[in-house]
Amino acid sequence: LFVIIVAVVLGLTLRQNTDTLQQTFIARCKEFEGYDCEKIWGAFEQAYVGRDPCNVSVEAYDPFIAVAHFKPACNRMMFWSKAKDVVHDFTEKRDCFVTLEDTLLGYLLDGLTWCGKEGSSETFTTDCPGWTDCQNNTVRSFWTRVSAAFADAACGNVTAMLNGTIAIPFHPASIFASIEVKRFDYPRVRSLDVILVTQENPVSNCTHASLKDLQRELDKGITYSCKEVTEAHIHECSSPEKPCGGCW
Ligand code: N1C
Repeated sequence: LFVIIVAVVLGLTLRQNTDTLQQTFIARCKEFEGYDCEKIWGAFEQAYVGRDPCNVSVEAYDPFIAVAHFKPACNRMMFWSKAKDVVHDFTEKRDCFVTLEDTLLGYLLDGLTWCGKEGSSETFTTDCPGWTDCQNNTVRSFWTRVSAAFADAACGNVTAMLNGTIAIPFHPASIFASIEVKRFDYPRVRSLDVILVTQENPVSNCTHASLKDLQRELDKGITYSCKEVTEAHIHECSSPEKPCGGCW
């Protein structure tokens, strides 16, 4: 009897895992118009269900990308690295820029953890491998794939917020450096404006060696610029009354 009770409780817990993630996913999806959310869930789930969570390929999410297609917003696309909070604080309050998390692709799973398990049809939301525990983990492969799709759609003047309070603002292992920048093709992308977010006592500035690497890696023809802007100034710019242009 004890074994049966344990099995039932365990079964219910696992069920709840799948239900919780699925419910959040569907509820978030329904905030966007014109998508078949059940179909998108199905395409998403097939990427990792029943698989070793350290062995989910980036390509496993291709069917998800295919059904959750999104429209690029030329001249308004905002990329970032190690500056998530300041970027979203800024983009939430005003409609000037679009980050991946503002689109269906990025919004659905933002801040969530999930994985599958070999021999199981469940989705788990705890005890999943972390970002650096293994290369091909469920969550990292997802962000790699959707970031590639976002960068493939980038067009016109592109903006990126980088963190000027860390030693290496353009880190080669970041998704921004390793995936997104490599996919900016001229003339689809015409310019990249880097906003280096600093504090009163900046650690890095626009002359940082890693930003030289960034310029070197850019496709020939893409115009590059870099500006140091304090976080306090970005907060001032976040007011909805301010015009989109001319804040920095
Ligand atoms: O590795 P990063 O930064 O350079 O990745 C950021 C870069 C952005 O331009 C986004 O377009 O890649 C995209 N992206 C997300 O949109 C995103 N949302 C949430 C990448 N990662 C994202 N996350 C989570 O942030 C992800 O689960 C992982 O934990 C971080 C990576 O961000 P980073 O290292 O600051």
